[in-house]
Amino acid sequence: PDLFQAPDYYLLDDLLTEEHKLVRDAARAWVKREVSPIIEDYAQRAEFPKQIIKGLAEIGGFGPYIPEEYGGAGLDQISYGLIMQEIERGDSGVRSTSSVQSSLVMYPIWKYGNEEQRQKYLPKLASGEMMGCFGLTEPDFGSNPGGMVTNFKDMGDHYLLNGAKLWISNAPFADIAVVWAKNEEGRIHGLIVERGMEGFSTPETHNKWSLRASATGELIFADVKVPKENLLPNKSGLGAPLGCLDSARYGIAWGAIGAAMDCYDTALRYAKERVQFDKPIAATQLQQKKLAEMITEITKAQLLTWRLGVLRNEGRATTAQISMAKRNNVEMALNIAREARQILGGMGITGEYSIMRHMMNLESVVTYEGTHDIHLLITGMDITGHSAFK
Ligand code: TGC
Ligand code: FAD
Repeated sequence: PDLFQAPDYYLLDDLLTEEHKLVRDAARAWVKREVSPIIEDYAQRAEFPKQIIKGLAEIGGFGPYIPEEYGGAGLDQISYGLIMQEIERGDSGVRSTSSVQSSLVMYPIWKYGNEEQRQKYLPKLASGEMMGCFGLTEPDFGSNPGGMVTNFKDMGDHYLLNGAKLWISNAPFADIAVVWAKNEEGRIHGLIVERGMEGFSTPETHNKWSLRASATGELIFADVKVPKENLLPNKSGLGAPLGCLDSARYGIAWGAIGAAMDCYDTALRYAKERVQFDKPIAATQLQQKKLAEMITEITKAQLLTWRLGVLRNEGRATTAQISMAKRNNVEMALNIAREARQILGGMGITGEYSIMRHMMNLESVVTYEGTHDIHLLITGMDITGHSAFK
């Protein structure tokens, strides 16, 4: 009875298969049991709860759509989305760990790596025995990753890597990093850098007010000798890292719905129980307006992601369609978190409830994987044919 009341105002469960529902319900039950009870404490202490890695792997949180022959869960895109939704219902930082491992580390190794690299890394990444991070952003190149200055030189029997990456999720504890760097001709390639390589360090970024339960850090490369077999051979150019972002951004579009659902559910319950002026605040028009608008926005976002999932299953979803969903759903979740926080009054600012943590987390989610502005400009470019970036 105290199970989360998943809002499904338009009976969207009818659009899901039995497998989708099984996968989602297993993820939901695990988050409720293993994440929700501990996550506030870890966020307060600014620590990633490493003990959940095994469970994340078991619910398909690492490589949900990677084929089973490589240790992945072999699921479709809607199951992938539903897993992200349920994880982010718990915490955006935990979903970040899952997104990075799945779409930014396993995906490029699967798509751009050779068979040897796939066999070497994917099963261990799927089981959580090995953790990865993704280094694209640099101190001077965030929204414009094509300008990156991290570079590698061909030294005959190895590559020599120099440069630095900033804001890298999972960096402080990752065993490997998929790093994007330019060769001597200025062409971007992906390299797998392993912890322990001389000249490679991963200092942690402290004092974040957002994604506190996720570890963020730098990647510093000072004359790192990278074996030649660690270069991802099957795709180069900016399109290679951007292709990974398509997959991660799609997952975030679903994930944001989970955070929004948790805020809505918490606010609805509170509004029904909290009595002021001799009646539940849920009986006031002002609070009903907030709650009614929340469920409307959640329902619209659910429809957007479900349709996008169908298009991705058919291989037809475009980058611009993904941008629209990421941008819309994260802003939707952030607005709901802010409104829900107010419904709880003073209680809303405490760690007794999840809303303030979701709100602060979403401030990162609205910025990473392409900022709110960048996604608008991607839509603008798509519909007008003019790039506002150049
Ligand atoms: P542009 O000229 O548009 O494109 C360069 C080349 O890439 C191709 N391309 C794509 N290929 C595959 N998939 C996509 N989605 C692609 N988008 C573009 C494009 O066709 C072109 O190919 P070619 O052969 O002609 O060279 O590039 P631009 O420099 O104008 O930049 C476009 C822009 C601004 C949209 C892009 O740079 C961008 O998306 N910027 C935002 C950066 C970003 O999102 N960074 C995220 C870092 S990772 C992260 O935040 C992880 S958070 C942790 C978590 O997920 O939880
Ligand atoms: P900037 O690009 O400097 O943007 C600053 C402001 O300018 C923004 O509002 C932006 O929208 C605006 N702006 C930029 N260009 C334009 C333009 N052409 N027109 C109008 N406005 C513009 N990166 C990784 O590679 N790997 C990770 O794992 C990772 N994890 C992250 C985790 C966290 C907690 C955070 C906060 C970030 C993470 N990032 C990661 C980095 C993230 O992708 C970047 O922060 C993001 O792409 C924005 O880059 P920036 O911070 O340099 O901002």
